[in-house]
Amino acid sequence: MADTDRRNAGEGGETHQEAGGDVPVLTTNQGIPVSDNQNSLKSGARGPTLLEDFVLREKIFHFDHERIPERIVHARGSAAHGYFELYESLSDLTRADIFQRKGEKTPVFTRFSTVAGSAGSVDTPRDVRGFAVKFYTKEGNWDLVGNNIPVFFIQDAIKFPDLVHAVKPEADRGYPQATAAHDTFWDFASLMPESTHMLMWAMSDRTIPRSFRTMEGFGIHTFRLVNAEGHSTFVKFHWKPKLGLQSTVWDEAAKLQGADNDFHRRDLYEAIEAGAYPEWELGIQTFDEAFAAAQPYDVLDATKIIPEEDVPVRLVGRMVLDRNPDNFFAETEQVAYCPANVVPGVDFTNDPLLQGRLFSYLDTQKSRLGTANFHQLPINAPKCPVMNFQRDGQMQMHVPKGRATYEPNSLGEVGEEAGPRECPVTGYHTFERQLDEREEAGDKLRVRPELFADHYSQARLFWASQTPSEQAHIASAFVFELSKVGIDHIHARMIGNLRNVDEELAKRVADGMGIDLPKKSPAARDPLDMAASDALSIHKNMKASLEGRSVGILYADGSDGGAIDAVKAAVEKAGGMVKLVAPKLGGSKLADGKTRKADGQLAGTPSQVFDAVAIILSEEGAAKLSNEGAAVQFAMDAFGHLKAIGASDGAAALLDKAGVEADEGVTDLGDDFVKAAARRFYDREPKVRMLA
Ligand code: HDD
Repeated sequence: MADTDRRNAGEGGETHQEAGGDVPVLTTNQGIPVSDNQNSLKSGARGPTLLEDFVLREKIFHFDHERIPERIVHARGSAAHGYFELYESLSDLTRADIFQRKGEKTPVFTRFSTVAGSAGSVDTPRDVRGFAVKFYTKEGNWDLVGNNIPVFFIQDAIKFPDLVHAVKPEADRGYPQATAAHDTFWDFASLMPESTHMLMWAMSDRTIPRSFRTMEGFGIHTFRLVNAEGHSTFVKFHWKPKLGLQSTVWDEAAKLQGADNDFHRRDLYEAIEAGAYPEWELGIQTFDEAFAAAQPYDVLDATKIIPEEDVPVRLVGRMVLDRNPDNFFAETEQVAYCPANVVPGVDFTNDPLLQGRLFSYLDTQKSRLGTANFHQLPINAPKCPVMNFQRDGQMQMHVPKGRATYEPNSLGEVGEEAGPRECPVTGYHTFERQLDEREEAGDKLRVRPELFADHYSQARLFWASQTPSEQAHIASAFVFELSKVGIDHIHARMIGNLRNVDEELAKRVADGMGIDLPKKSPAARDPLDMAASDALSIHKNMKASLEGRSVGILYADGSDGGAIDAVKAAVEKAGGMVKLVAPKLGGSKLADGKTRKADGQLAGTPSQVFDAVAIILSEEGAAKLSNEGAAVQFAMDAFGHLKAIGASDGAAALLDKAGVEADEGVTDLGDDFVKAAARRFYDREPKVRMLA
């Protein structure tokens, strides 16, 4: 038998080529050409595999080491390349090069993430989302490592390991994954009243966003902008999504976990591939020390916002994400953000949460990426010159020349390369005066500033700023989460804390739990009543637009092809995306006898994955699908998730069976549907679920 016959590979698929072919030749990592990638080297066809087989050993060895430690938090994420474009020069506020020239574009790499789940968890649990932007500026990398919520759970970084241990799967049993709804998280949170404001945000629909593209981002901490004269201005950073805010409802988010683990990841990727580039505007709130000193909260406290009504957000530029990564591991997984990466003109404040972060990220990158040279990886490397005397270390990728590995040196005087030198003019200067008049400098104290003890005023502000429907979602989310907690005194303590936020909220949560209203927890400072802020509500910041939304059209044998085409064209014209869903992927035979291929099969493409649905069926088609659970559920969930449903007359039987009732969001297939598909119908909710 010929050798090639005995290789036993490549039935139908080419595995090898003749010498001189134009496909690149497979090699080992040492560049040795490989003759056979199907069979290990054996002593005889049925004999033992030989240790000598360096092709096999190298391949398995590399495979064995493919995984790196995942991020301790924010392990699951997706990212994209893009640019930041400045609207107007901010040279009066900052000397940062990125903010000098109107219209200038700076490359960025932006990663969105969930916090609690591991890398293989799902995209849509109730969770805070990370929003990390790496700006590759001409004066080095600036990382704005934020979240989609403008406050944080804790005030001091020393509590971060406790917070993360509490929210992660419980230590003895290793579950639950990717959720805060368990004993240890609520035990910790209820004992940390400073977390109450963040909990209000976390229980709102902010933590179940419809898409990365429809959530805000926040730098959270107060930072400083420092101009060329050395004048400092306090700043808070905001990202405002061009598509407006949009969230899912809880039942939908939960079902999305089954329908599509990768819902957000896919949405980001597909939008970019389709040329619908996600976009956010960068906003800044700027203020001075006099303003800071006059507020009833401390601007160094990361559990507090500065209401936009008090300091308006000035939009200074936009970020457009227009390119998907080429390789998930090399870019999205290996990207290393660090809040300590700031450029001249941007500086820190004494926020004790920020100060701890400045240490943590650099440290974690070393353990995650295995070498102090992680900054040399292409995704982390600055796009400006990097010149210093740091040398060696594991995985050194550069080959520095010469012997100037120190300075001062006088090697230049004998014609050798002398290396770079510091520059007091262009170099980074730390803003000198970090304390304001209120503080005693110098004493070593393990304490917090006085106003940090106000744990409830802003939680109250948040609650007061929500629509009734949003309040019902928050109360119900507390009930859901606390119902997963098996230790009764935790319920009581948490609801006791909520009584400081709003008595009505506490009552609704206690009722929802079926327990008596517990006694009110003592508050370290009496909460204030601040004026409500519209900026805190999702519902007040949504856009009725089909841009960025997708519509699913359900059809079957006998459906009207003309009606399908008309809805598709109208939705696409209004900026929406359309997917066709049928019982079989190969399609259905329409009324005109032609077969229309589907984009998704009904059982695997439930209505959760769409923002609105059109159900285009003949009477016979509807009668048949009324016996198909997936079709009934398709309509029932679209209705239950408060989405627009456009239906053909023939679809009536299916809608009846699904319990779809007439309302503003249930339309025929004309213009009314296109209009309705651009929004959700929160008024419908009392008809479909009992909220707390
Ligand atoms: Fe953090 C990752 C955001 C507080 C320690 N954090 C990480 C990421 C985001 C945030 C978006 C993922 C970045 C990426 O996509 O790779 N973290 C925040 C925000 C915080 C915050 C907005 C509060 C305002 N973090 C925080 C504290 C500490 C850390 C107080 C520690 C003292 N965070 C980390 C970390 C991570 C991280 C352990 C895990 C992986 C990594 O850094 O690269 O160092």
